[in-house]
Amino acid sequence: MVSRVVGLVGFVLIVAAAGVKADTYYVGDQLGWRVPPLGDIAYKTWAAEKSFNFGDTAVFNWTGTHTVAEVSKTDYDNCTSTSPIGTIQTVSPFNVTLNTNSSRYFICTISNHCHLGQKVTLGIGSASSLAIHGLSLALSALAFAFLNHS
Ligand SMILES: *[C@@H]1O[C@H](CO)[C@@H](O)[C@H](O)[C@H]1NC(C)=O
Ligand SMILES: *[C@@H]1O[C@H](CO)[C@@H](O)[C@H](O)[C@H]1NC(C)=O
Ligand SMILES: *[C@@H]1O[C@H](CO)[C@@H](O)[C@H](O)[C@H]1NC(C)=O
Ligand SMILES: *[C@@H]1O[C@H](CO)[C@@H](O)[C@H](O)[C@H]1NC(C)=O
Ligand SMILES: [Cu+2]
Repeated sequence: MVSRVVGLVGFVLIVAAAGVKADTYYVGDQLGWRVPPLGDIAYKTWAAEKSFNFGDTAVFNWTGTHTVAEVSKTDYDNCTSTSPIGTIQTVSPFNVTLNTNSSRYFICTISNHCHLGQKVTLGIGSASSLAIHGLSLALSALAFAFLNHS
């Protein structure tokens, strides 16, 4: 009986911890937010290696003269900064909370930086990665329940 209660409490704690856990990602990692040396591949690769979850934060961190503007996909593709979504950010660091399920598009509006590859797409994890997340959560809860069963 006591072990069942312990198991249940463990389950609830695991679920609660997973629910509130939000990660922080620095855009580009060590590269920071700058004109990348080899075009947009650097930020494409960086974003592809990450699995963002709903509620995570992306930090744009830079020195020198850069900005962060959120734009539509069309404007992102064309590096058009005349119709930003919200304010163009000029102060580093700038934090973005990933609180929508759709992809979001960010560019630097200085000179030709965007054309040189200073642009990044932030999309939260695909349905399959969410499913894997849920599965691993269920398995760890199950393991916890077994450990506390005897
Ligand atoms: C933010 O950028 C500054 C200037 O490039 C750098 O010194 C600092 O280490 C960066 N912070 C992180 C956490 O990457
Ligand atoms: C694409 O960008 C060029 C300048 O870089 C601009 O003249 C043109 O109007 C833009 N096209 C669209 C559809 O925004
Ligand atoms: C942005 O996030 C970083 C890392 O969590 C934090 O150090 C910084 O204070 C945040 N900046 C703002 C303006 O919230
Ligand atoms: C995002 O997607 C999740 C899972 O499909 C859903 O539970 C949540 O309500 C969605 N949030 C928003 C703001 O659309
Ligand atoms: Cu720039």
